[in-house]
Amino acid sequence: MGKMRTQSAPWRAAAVLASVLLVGGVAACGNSDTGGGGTKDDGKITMGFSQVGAESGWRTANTISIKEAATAAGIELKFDDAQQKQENQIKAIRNYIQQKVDVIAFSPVVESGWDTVLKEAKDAKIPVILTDRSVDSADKSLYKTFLGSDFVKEGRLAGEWLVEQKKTASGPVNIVELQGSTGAAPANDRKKGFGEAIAANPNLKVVASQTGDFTRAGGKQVMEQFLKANKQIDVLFAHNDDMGLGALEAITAAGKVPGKDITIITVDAVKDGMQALADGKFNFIAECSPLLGPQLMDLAKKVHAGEEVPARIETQETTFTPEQAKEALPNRKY
Ligand code: GYE
Repeated sequence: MGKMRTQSAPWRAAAVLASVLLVGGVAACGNSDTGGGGTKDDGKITMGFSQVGAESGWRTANTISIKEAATAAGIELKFDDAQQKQENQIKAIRNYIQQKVDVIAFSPVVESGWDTVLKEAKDAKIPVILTDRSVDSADKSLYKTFLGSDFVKEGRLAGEWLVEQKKTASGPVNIVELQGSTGAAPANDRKKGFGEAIAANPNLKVVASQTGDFTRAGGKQVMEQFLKANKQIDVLFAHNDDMGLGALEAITAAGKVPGKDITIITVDAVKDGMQALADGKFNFIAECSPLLGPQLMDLAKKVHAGEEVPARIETQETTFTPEQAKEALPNRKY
């Protein structure tokens, strides 16, 4: 008996120790899956979101979508507007890390320069979701997923439409391009997709290309310069509706008829852009949906629960002609 007791005591102690370690291990594991565990124990997910800014109608609709979806999903949202500055986004993300939020989501204003801060979030075991725009980091483990549009495709669709329109053109077709914010994924990618598509017809030439920063004011100002510097402008490709809308003012002021003297192609399809298209001032829009909120909240819940999510989730989009815009306008949500 005595012998048995001396044998079982250490065994029992080991068993207790093992179960403590096991429970501890599970708890620690759960903690890392839930991204550092947040600051409270009320079971509510806290998301820190860093928004690009308020530069366009698209952005306004995107912000509303995110705020509404967070409320509907019962997610506590900490929201910061970076006013189109990367340094402000990095500051906001560092604040969210310090506050131990459960999930960080952001729309990176430019593609490059995120590795350090993303590594800090990873070290703090806070999962990161990219939404709308992506980063060019080689290390894909720095974020869980990227939810957003295929911007190259949007540019390509715009270019392919133009190639079709101008297929009988016998002489040069002069195109001016209003680029989005310098270094932003949608600016880089839309330029690329459009350029690749119009290469199909050597008559189609981009004679001037400059950033209008995705704003109406920028679009107007740069279009004024384009009109001064270029005698013959046949086509404007604007990387978003807002710059196209700003350019309309410059075109009208120069005594030209938008949509007729100058063919105008834009991206986004926000209400004001769709109205311009329906009115014949724009000629074609490649859609880019800002309504990412519900999918983003769904992803936040999944990564918080430690579930696997696809590395890339692409937004479903279409294109619009004036007739299609007239049809779609009454039910347009943004
Ligand atoms: O097209 C533009 C906005 O990142 C897709 O940003 C977004 C772009 C959108 O300012 O209007």
